[in-house]
Amino acid sequence: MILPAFALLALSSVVAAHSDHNQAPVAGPYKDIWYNTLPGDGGIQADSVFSGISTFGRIPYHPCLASDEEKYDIAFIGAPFDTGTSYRPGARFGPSGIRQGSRRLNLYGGYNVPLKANPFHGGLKVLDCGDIPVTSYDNEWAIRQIEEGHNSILMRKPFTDANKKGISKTGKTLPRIITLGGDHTITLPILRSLNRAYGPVTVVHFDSHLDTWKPKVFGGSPSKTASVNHGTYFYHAAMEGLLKNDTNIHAGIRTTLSGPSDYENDGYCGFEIVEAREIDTIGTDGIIKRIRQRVGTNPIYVSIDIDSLDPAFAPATGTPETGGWSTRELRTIIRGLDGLNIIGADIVEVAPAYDTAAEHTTMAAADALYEVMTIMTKAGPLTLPENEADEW
Ligand SMILES: *[C@@H]1O[C@H](CO)[C@@H](O)[C@H](O)[C@H]1NC(C)=O
Ligand SMILES: [Mn+2]
Repeated sequence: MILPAFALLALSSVVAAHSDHNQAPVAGPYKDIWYNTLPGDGGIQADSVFSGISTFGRIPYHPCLASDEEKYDIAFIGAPFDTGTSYRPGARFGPSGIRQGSRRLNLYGGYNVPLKANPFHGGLKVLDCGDIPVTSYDNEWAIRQIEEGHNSILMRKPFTDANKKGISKTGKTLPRIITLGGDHTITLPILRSLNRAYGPVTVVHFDSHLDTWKPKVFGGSPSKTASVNHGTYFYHAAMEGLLKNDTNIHAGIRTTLSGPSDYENDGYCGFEIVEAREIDTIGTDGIIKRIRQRVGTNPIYVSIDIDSLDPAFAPATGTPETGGWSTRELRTIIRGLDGLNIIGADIVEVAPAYDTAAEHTTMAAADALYEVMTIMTKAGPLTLPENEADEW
C-alpha cells in the first residue's frame, strides 16, 4: 500500500501524541544542517562551492536590469555576445563559463595574500547582476543593448556613498562595473556607456592583438555592421573620442600584422605597446613600470582579452596566439596596478567550448578578475580626482 505524504504525517503525529511524554517533541527542519557561511545563492542557502547556482565567486545575485532595489559598489554583468568574432565563435558562453570557473575563489574565505586584502569582505558591496540580454541575430541592435544595459547599471547611486564619507567632492560617485564577455566587440558599447558618465577614459588593454585595426584592413568591411567587430572596436572608439589620447597602453601584444603601418595607426588611435616577449628582458616588474608610466595618475579602464595568456594556459579563446604570458605572470602584472584608480573592467574572448576538461581558461579568467576586484575594493568607493571630473 502507498500512503500519500499527508496521511503519513497524520499517522506519525498520532503516534507521537501517544508516545512517551518525556521524549522531546519532533522538531525541524534542522536548518543548521544545510545552512552555513558561504554567501552563494543570494546568501540564503549554500552547502558547498560545487553545488547551487553559479554567480561570480558565489557572491549574491540580483537581477539589476529588472530591479534597482539592491544597491552595490561593484557589479558583475555578463555580455554574452560573440557575433563580432573573426575565427572561433563561442564567447557567448563566456559569462556562464567564467562564473563556473570562479566557484572556488572564496572557498577558504577569499583573502588575497600578495595584495593583503579580501575583496569578498573589503567593505564594498559586490553583486552579480546576471547577464544583459543580447540578440545573436543583429549586431547593431546587440551593441545598443550592451551599451544601454551597461549604462543602466552604471548610472546608479552606489551602496557606499563616498560623498557622505567625505572622500569625493565631485558629487559624481558611481559604482564600478566588471563585464564578463563576450567577444571583444563589447568593449566599444562599454566605452560609449562610460563616456556618458566620464568623458574620454584611459584604457589599459591586455591582449595579444591590437584591436585598433581600420575596418578596411581587418575583415575588409563589406558593410557598416561588419566594420564593427572584435578587431576594430578600438579604432571606432578612438574616432568617436572615447579614449583619452596618448594615455592608453596595450600589454601582451604578439600578433602578426598587415604591415608596419598597423603600428602607426595604433599610435594614431592613442596607444603605446608593450610586447609579450618583452617579459624576457624587462620581466614583470618592467612591464608594470611601463604601464604605470603611461597611465600616470589617470583613472583607468582595464580590458583583459584572455588571449593575452599563452594557449597553454588559456586555450579556450576566439583567436589564440602562442608565445604569451603564463597565468602567474598575468596575475602578477595585474596586481602591479594596485593603487591605481580602476573605474571599471572587462574580461573577454573566453569561449568555454574549447577549454580543457579541467577548466583552465575559465579559472584563469576568474582569477584575473579576482585580482582586479581586490584592487578595486582596496581603493574603497570610486572617487574622481578633484576638479578633474569634467576633464577626463
Ligand atoms: C593622438 O596623439 C598622437 C600623438 O600625439 C597623434 O599623433 C595622433 O594624431 C592623436 N590621435 C588622434 C585621434 O587625435
Ligand atoms: Mn585578442
